[in-house]
Amino acid sequence: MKFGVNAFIWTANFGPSDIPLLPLLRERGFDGVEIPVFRAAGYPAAQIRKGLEEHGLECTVCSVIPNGLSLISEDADVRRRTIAHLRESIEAVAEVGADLFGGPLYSPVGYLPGRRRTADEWQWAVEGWRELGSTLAATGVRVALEPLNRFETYFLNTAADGAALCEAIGHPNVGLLVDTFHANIEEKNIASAYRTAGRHLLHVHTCENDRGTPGSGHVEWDAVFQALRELNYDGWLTIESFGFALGEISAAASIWRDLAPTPESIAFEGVEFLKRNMARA
Ligand code: LER
Ligand code: MN
Repeated sequence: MKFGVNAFIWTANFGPSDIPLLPLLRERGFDGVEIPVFRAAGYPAAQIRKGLEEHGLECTVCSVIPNGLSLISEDADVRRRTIAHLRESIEAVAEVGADLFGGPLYSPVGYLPGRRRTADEWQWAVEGWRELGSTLAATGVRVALEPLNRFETYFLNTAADGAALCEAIGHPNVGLLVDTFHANIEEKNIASAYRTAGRHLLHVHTCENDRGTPGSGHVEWDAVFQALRELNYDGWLTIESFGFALGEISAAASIWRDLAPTPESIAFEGVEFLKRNMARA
């Protein structure tokens, strides 16, 4: 098991100038950091990779589909451009030295057309990720598709639907990211959601129900840790929270108040909680 934290706690877009943060993350017990790749063009992958290596940290990468693109658009040209965008993103993920690319990589966060998803949209997501399979195989990158809560997407809300999507895609490098924050809203039982994800589970976002410090709210952590042990899950437990006043990023995550004394206390107290309690499970 590896312990990670999303850089969104400190910065809206992790870059070379944020490398001085890394020794502190290592000192406080993290094995790695989750960083965003929003746009592959001009992404300083080599510089960031060097910084990570120098400080003995690994990384995972997250992203979202930019507004204007969508893998499930009815416009074939938009789908084609989204596949091209994701292909370049996967290549940037490999260049920065990561092998795990996670997020709601189907349609933009917050895109809610006011109806249920259609069979066509489902099929376009399947075809899109099948088409990207060759890039995943060539780079060794695994993609972890993330169900989000109903206020952020209509397309994929539960681990059961996520597992069905992975089955339909049928590529060994495509799996699921299950985030306790979203599961707390959508699932009857969070631990059961991890069991439902089962062999498709590639990545875990460990977030408290209010995006505050893991262990400070009502997520049933012991049951979650037990489920992960039963699955022999050996991937990342990554704390995902957000700075309280980071402009667009805080707004995208609907952070409208302080969730802890400081954003970084979510990381540092959270990782102590996760390590202590995961070890006991
Ligand atoms: C991304 O990992 C996530 O959980 C989303 O809620 C961010 O908008
Ligand atoms: Mn998440």
